[in-house]
Amino acid sequence: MMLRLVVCLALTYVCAALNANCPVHLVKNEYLQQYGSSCYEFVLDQADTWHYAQATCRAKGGHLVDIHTYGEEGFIYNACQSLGFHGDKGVWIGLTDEVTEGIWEWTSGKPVTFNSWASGQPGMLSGSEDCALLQYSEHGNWHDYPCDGNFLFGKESHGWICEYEIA
Ligand SMILES: [Ca+2]
Ligand SMILES: [Ca+2]
Repeated sequence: MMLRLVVCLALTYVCAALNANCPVHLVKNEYLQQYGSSCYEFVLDQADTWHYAQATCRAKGGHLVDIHTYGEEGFIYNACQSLGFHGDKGVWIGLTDEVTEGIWEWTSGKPVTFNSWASGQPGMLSGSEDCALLQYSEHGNWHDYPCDGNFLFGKESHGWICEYEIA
């Protein structure tokens, strides 16, 4: 009984510490975690197109995650792993070359100072693949895919990560 109480208190503390400074309108659970001066919402239980994912992040005052350091990349991959991400799954990130083919930009507007493309990516079909997916099977490295899918690929549906700056 005592042990259970201690474990619960410890878990409550960990959960609170993970996201205590995150925007108040976001649901506080283990899928919301703080790293540096940002909060990350891991949407791993839904799957949709890149544009849908970006729109839902925007609607809540954030953007699809942008990644600027090995530290941030590692945090994201480890968090996904601890949340049960596995196998051939991927998550949309906020990197796109939809505006100008070959020019990859973060939707947050921040400069691209770091990349983690998987070997051979962005790929051969780069004209039709304009949105980046962080892939578990590639140790968190990135692939480009059609943002919404088309007749050849079907609908591209994946989970995603929203990022919110802490004021
Ligand atoms: Ca970021
Ligand atoms: Ca492209």
